[in-house]
Amino acid sequence: MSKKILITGASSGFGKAMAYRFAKDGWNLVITGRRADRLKELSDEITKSYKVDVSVKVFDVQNRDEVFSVLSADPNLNDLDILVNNAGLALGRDYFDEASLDDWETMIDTNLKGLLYVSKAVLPYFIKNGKGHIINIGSTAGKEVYEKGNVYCATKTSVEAISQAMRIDMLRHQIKVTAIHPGAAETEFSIVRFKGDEATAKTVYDGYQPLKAEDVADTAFYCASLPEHVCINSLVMTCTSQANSFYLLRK
Ligand code: NDP
Ligand code: 8X3
Repeated sequence: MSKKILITGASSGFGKAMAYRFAKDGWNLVITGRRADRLKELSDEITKSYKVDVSVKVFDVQNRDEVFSVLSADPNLNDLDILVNNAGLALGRDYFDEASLDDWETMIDTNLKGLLYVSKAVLPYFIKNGKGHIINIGSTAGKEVYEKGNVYCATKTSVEAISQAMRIDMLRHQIKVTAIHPGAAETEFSIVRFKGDEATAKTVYDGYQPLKAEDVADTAFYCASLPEHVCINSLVMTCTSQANSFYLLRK
């Protein structure tokens, strides 16, 4: 029987690449994000190429009521196998004393609180089934804090902490929890971070080959495809030119 995955932040970057990767192997999809037009387009493209069911859910992970009203008591989620908490963003790259409080709140509300809301809304399906798998997308930014990374790094450090906590507390339900921590990857991430300044965003990837969204999607697919008794707990991945948040070899 086909498996089913719910991916947050599927309208772009890692989430979109994951949608394609899992569909290629016959997984049914629940794709989510705020941009309905993009999700509809993705759903149409995927169903044209693959014989899978795609369901689109439009909501803002920051909005607690919206998350629970869209995700709770949905018969389509009764047989959900995997949740990927991928929706997230960085906003600004500023010294702590100069950074915007609004940017901080949006990052905390999205990367941390959004992940908590979606997980809490989806867990009842997994608990009822006595199995399930949550894959949380963290970052190398949560492994080493870098200058002007402050609150983004804090939210991604929290993704690892929450993943560890979930793994412990979900042990009794036999639910797997995996945290994947990618390094620099060229998606819309930096365009969002620099608020539409594409030229500055481009400089982030100057002089080296960053990860591609497909690399992260392949890794998530690998973690999702392991036998029932195997769980990757935490995985850090970077492009070959990057060792960690600090060491990046640019030509
Ligand atoms: P993109 O900007 O390409 O994609 C981000 C996705 O998150 C979009 O689909 C966006 O959808 C969704 N999203 C953002 N805010 C919300 C929200 N409030 N509610 C619902 N969906 C939201 O970036 P990436 O694919 O690169 O990023 C995906 C994840 O990976 C993020 O958590 C990011 O922090 C993390 N990451 C990225 C790295 C990189 O270098 N690119 C490296 C390490 C981690 P929409 O706007 O339609 O709502
Ligand atoms: C994204 C990677 O290094 O730009 O999480 O913060 S980095």
